[in-house]
Amino acid sequence: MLASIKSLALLALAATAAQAAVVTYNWNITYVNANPDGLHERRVIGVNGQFPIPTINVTLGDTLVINVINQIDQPTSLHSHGLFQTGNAQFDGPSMVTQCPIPPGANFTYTIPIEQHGTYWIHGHNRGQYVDGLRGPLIIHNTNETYKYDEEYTIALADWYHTEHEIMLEQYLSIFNPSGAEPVPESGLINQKTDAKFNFVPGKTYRLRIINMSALAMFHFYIDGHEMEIIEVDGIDVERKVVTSFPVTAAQRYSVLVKARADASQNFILHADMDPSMFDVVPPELELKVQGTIVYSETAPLAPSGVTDEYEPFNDALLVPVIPETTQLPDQIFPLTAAFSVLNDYSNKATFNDITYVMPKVPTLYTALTTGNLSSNPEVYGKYSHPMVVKHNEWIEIIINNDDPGNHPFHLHGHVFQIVGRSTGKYTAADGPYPGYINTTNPSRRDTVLVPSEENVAIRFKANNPGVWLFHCHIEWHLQAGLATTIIEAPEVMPSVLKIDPTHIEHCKALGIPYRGNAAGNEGLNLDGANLGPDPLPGTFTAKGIVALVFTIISALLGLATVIWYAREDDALISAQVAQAKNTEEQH
Ligand SMILES: *[C@@H]1O[C@H](CO)[C@@H](O)[C@H](O)[C@H]1NC(C)=O
Ligand SMILES: *[C@@H]1O[C@H](CO)[C@@H](O)[C@H](O)[C@H]1NC(C)=O
Ligand SMILES: *[C@@H]1O[C@H](CO)[C@@H](O)[C@H](O)[C@H]1NC(C)=O
Ligand SMILES: *[C@@H]1O[C@H](CO)[C@@H](O)[C@H](O)[C@H]1NC(C)=O
Ligand SMILES: *[C@@H]1O[C@H](CO)[C@@H](O)[C@H](O)[C@H]1NC(C)=O
Ligand SMILES: *[C@@H]1O[C@H](CO)[C@@H](O)[C@H](O)[C@H]1NC(C)=O
Ligand SMILES: *[C@@H]1O[C@H](CO)[C@@H](O)[C@H](O)[C@H]1NC(C)=O
Ligand SMILES: [Cu+2]
Repeated sequence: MLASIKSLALLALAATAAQAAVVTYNWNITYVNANPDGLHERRVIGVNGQFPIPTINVTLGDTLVINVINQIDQPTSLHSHGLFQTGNAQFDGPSMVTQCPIPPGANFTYTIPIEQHGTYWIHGHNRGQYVDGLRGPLIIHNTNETYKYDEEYTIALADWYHTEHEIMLEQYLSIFNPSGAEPVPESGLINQKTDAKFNFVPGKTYRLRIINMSALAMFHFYIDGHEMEIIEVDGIDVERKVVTSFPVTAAQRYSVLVKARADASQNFILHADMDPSMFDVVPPELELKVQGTIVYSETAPLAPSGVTDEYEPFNDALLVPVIPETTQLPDQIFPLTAAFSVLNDYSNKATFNDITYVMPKVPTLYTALTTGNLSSNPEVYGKYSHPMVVKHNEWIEIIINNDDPGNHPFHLHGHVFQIVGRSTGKYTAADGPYPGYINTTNPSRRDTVLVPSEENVAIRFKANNPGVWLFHCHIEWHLQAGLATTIIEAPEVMPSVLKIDPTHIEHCKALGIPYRGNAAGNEGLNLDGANLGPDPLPGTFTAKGIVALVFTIISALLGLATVIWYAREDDALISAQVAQAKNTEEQH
């Protein structure tokens, strides 16, 4: 009797211990040569000499430890996308927001208590490094999953470029690209390859975790001959919703349950079509139909493909969270308007309310922790980090207007937010009450939301996670063009709940980055020497006029334009100017 009670207690202890495991990954960040699309071998950023990088697999309650050794010749950092990092903002990852990057040759340990479950990913957050391959799935199993399934597969979708991101970024942001045309990928990949296979056994139920790790591309996901039930959105379990296809924009995740067919007589194509609307021009050699195979039997024939361009209408705001959360009237509302324009440095940049994000001299988290009671004053963070200061436990609403012809997926670090509203056109505070509220009872929740062109979306969250959290477009090119703001959440309580690992400070010192004071590294509100961004040109210039002007000047100076991936609305104009410039050149 006694013995069995003892062993029960031991069992319980073992169970607790199992739930509280420390799961350690040793990651040497290294260059690797790889040819994932079979079209072009290139240098990529991998881990431990491998590409794709390892999948991280942990369970709710674990502590994830990633020992990083930076063995590439550029600083790096890692962001675990979608993780709350409660009280742990120092490990969120974005360079110059929550940390100085890890210098070449240095080590750093990310220690992350796992407080949620679902489908996430981890990626480099220093410049555009994830575009070069530093990105992989991060799967968190629930201790008791809401839905039952027999097996699971992770399906990571990604666009792939043949050129390293630094080269593309320089071209993208140069004055030679005044229309802001983004680099178009050379391929789309499933699990970083072009021939991904997933074995199905008749009668079993599979959970597919779909992650969009794109820099740019949006995919439409469907499987021939199978229905799907969406059960998870960005880590939030939702009521089952039967779909035949759904779109996944950069950084979003979905889990679907798929019931395998009753027999193994055929295999089926799994589709992740790249949406051409994201690209200004679709190069003829780009394969938009990205495919994998559901394999029932190695010898079975492939079922005829239901290739389609007609996708089911889809509204993620209608996905109902299983664990309901009501919303509350906001204490603060921040209307933001996203736009692209040629600024007064003559390059095409992205702005929120006419401000393009520029990194401060001091990581914003350190400014919040070292400026005393000035930390509640947005001025200390510098205008160009676009700070939005919110108080502890306030309800915050952000209304994002998309004033650009393209669609943009916006991501908030440190939270899931509620999607409380959506409408067309542009909303400003001067318009009176926001007209687009759709559901404030149990709104859908996620961490990345697509705002279509000329529409707006209202999101809400409770400021219950003291820290500094980036809010930005997850199209990597647009983040680098400045489409970001910084939420300074509960600065009044940060010093009592947040700590900074001394290794962070060593890294700042090694890289010559100041780690105290305001955005300029000074005391008080003296922002002399702060990093400044370009500003909008005087209003009398129209965008088209500027494009024409700039191109005329450039063409005259250089005789040719080096960078045109494709043009946006000013297409014909630019092409004509370039052609003319080239002709002139050839004649001389
Ligand atoms: C990482 O690099 C270090 C130093 O070069 C080496 O000692 C270690 O074995 C490497 N670890 C892995 C997992 O590759
Ligand atoms: C992930 O971890 C779970 C729980 O430890 C384990 O059952 C599963 O096999 C792991 N999956 C992979 C792909 O490693
Ligand atoms: C980084 O960690 C590795 C393995 O633990 C160790 O061999 C190396 O000396 C460390 N490098 C630095 C710069 O601390
Ligand atoms: C797991 O969850 C199900 C439904 O959510 C519940 O009925 C069951 O009691 C839970 N099991 C455990 C061990 O918590
Ligand atoms: C990934 O996101 C990008 C950007 O929104 C989008 O263009 C692309 O179609 C998405 N891919 C998938 C497979 O959903
Ligand atoms: C919307 O509101 C209703 C109640 O009016 C609720 O039942 C539903 O779950 C809510 N959420 C979504 C995402 O539709
Ligand atoms: C800020 O702190 C300083 C010194 O700690 C103090 O003198 C001052 O009154 C405080 N200001 C406010 C507005 O609390
Ligand atoms: Cu964008």
